[in-house]
Amino acid sequence: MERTLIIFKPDAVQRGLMGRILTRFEEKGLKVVAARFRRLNEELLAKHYEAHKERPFYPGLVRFMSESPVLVLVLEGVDAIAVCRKMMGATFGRDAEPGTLRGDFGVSRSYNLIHGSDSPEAAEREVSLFFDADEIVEWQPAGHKWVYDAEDLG
Ligand code: IDP
Ligand code: MG
Repeated sequence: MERTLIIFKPDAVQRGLMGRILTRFEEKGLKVVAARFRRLNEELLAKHYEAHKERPFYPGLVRFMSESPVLVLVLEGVDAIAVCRKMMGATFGRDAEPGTLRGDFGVSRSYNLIHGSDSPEAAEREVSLFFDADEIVEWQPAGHKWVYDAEDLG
């Protein structure tokens, strides 16, 4: 089982897409183990987007991400990081394949609805940036017995 940090960005929240996007993850078999609805400040975003600090789009990205509330989630599942990235689609909505979240719901470059960790190292760093260890909830969805078979679970 892997955990990944997912953020429903301000555009997803403002456009009323939280429910539809979360439904896609739930239907796929990912489990919510932490959630918080909040507004992000520049200080936290500087840590989260540390790798992009020198990029020309960085100031606009921080402005966008701090302008309005976001839903921050930790999702858990087998290969959760790669599965979520695949479901999100390419970074820019207009390049993302139909069937992906960004491909189905957006056409913008920076307003691309959703963030997802891109590696196990990033996931660990990002989860601990947004949640304390005791805020991650261990639980068993009743239906998961029919989502993952014994081979999936190793
Ligand atoms: P990712 O979200 O698919 O991992 P990254 O390259 O990590 O993409 O970029 C982080 C975020 O910065 C993107 O999701 C997008 O919101 C924004 N961004 C990336 N590149 C550009 C750009 O060229 N113009 C405007 N915004 C960008
Ligand atoms: Mg990224």
